[in-house]
Amino acid sequence: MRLSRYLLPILREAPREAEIASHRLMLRAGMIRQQAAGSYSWLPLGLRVLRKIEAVIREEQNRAGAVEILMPTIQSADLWRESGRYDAYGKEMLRIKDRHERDMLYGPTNEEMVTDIFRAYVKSYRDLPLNLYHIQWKFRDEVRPRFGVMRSREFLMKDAYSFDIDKEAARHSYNRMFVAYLRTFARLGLKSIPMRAESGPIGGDMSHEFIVLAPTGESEVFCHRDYLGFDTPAADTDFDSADGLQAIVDRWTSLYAATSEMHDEAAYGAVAEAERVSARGIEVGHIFYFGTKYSAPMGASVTGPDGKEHEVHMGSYGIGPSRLAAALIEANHDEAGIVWPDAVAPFDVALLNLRVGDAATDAACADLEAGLRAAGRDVLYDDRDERPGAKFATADLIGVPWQLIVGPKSLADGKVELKRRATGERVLVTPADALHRITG
Ligand code: P5A
Repeated sequence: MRLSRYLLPILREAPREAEIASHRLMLRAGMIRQQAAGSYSWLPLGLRVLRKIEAVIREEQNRAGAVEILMPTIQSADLWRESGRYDAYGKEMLRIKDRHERDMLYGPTNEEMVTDIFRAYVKSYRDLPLNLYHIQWKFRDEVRPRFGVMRSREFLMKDAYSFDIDKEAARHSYNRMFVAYLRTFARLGLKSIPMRAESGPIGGDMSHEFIVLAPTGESEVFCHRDYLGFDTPAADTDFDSADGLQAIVDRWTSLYAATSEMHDEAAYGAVAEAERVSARGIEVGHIFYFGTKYSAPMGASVTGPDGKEHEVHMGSYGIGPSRLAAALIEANHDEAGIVWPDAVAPFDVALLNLRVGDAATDAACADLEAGLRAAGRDVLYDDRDERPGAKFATADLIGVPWQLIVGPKSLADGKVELKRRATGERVLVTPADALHRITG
């Protein structure tokens, strides 16, 4: 990708309205643009990051046995009347009327709609367990949208919904998502801690929030320090083994961890003082088991092995990919800008031509770009007629993991400069060696 033909609206000054680093940096790096309160366009650089986050989430959902679908954003109020949530949901729900004066709404979540899909097609216990998910925009008319995409009104959610014959089977489905979430956040380079949480308008009596500790987080949380050292479940975890998954979940819930709503001073007080962590955190995921809350009023049942009808036991499982983009920046930045982890970086390499129009640097850059692309790397080629200082600042701000710097002086000695954004380490190497180090 040539920067001269890209849309990368860098801001020199930190925008005043942005209170936290991720919001400031997303605006400064031209990732997002505010369109209304709590509503953002994703510009090219931001969209690349969002897509990378989605890809990791999707891989782990699929690994855990969930099946992808796509449901609409606009829903009919009638479905929500069936569950009783149309009246219960309150002002966070954006209510709309169509031209026939029918009540519609912009979905804040999809429990009702997915239950409708389920009841239309699934009739037998033989078709269970089933877990359907989608990655779709949601709207919640938040009282206080803030911190950019961290708490916005329109936001992206991965929401999965599980269906099982009974509570025991539903527990296995819950555990699958629990483990998939641990893996997802770890692959994104984040240490997440599952914490006992309130279930709010989604409902049910078992619920965990996945929290990433961060001083700017909106949630007040309390947990045992040992969680910070726990290992992530391996990629070859057997998701079909109910006992195996239960053992992982038991370990990850064995110590104290709760959000402020569920905080139990006495239980926390029993943790040795040196082991207590009282901190702020970002809720990046939230999972729920709510039994037959939706299946009973909406008539979602299957014929069991006993020949009788059984209302299915359900759970739902959410991750906020757009919030994660911000959370990742909170965890990965310095004074100069963003420092993307490899897994979600918008590009793998920023190629900086320090003298555009010079035949030798132009040719060397063209060769390097071709070589990197052939090796499957995404390259942002800074071919603008700009001062080197501006190019360095842009590359540091947008936080691409590798910077490959091609200037006439070094090139005359057959060398280019390779910089690793995360460490600041720079080496002068031949172009071939640079390619080898990046792709090796
Ligand atoms: C679970 C999936 C639910 O809605 N129904 C379907 C359940 N859960 S939740 O906790 O309310 O939301 C799931 C995740 O979505 C992200 N999120 C947000 N992201 C940005 N801005 C918001 N206003 C916002 N609200 C929720 C969070 O990551 C949350 O864990």
